[in-house]
Amino acid sequence: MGIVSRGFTGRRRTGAADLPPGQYLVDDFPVLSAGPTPRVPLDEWELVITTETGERHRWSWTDFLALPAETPTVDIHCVTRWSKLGTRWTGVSLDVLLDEVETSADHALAESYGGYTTNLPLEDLRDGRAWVVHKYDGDPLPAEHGGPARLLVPHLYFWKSAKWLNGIRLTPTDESGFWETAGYHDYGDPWREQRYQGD
Ligand SMILES: Nc1nc2c(c(=O)[nH]1)N[C@H]1C(S)=C(S)[C@@H](COP(=O)(O)O)O[C@H]1N2
Ligand SMILES: [Mo]
Repeated sequence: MGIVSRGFTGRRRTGAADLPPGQYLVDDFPVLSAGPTPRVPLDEWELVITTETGERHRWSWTDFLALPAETPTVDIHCVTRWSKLGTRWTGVSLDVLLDEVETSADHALAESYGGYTTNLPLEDLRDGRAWVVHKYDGDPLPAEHGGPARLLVPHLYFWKSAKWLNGIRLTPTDESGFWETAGYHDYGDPWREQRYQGD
């Protein structure tokens, strides 16, 4: 995996109540991408939720921007042990997107431009816990951090927050994504230190 980062220069303050076990704090914002950064023109960008029956719900960039946005401030935790507290994003709650979707699927597979995938239980995308975000700290989301838009699921390790999100496939059975197939934990709860299979 190609790791590009400015280094882990943040202060260490382990043991803080808001820091999951085995994590340390950073002040900068490392970039972790398993491949090259896709460049997706906004007039070609689309977000598609596909249900288990093959029904497709599609939003163009204009459609997406017309949806009600929220500005969550959340802590993020990477499985490579850095955590960043109080990150501020702008985007659309998955509750809003899924509101239009009829499904009885239990699982979701996030699919990115460039081919990255990651799986999550569908219920973890509900109840105000997940967003498709297009701004970071008030500015358009930089491409290296997943722009035009990425998934943000801060209660799970950050590999679940797929950058360059293109679609979400709802499936009746659990299908492993990119890192999950490579041995990362299927669920990835940082508070239970679910880094790898068997944790
Ligand atoms: N499409 C895509 N999404 C991805 C990744 C990736 O390689 N490709 N890396 C994941 C991992 S391991 C982490 S820690 C975060 C990193 O996000 P950042 O580069 O904005 O810090 O994105 C996640 N989402
Ligand atoms: Mo990561």
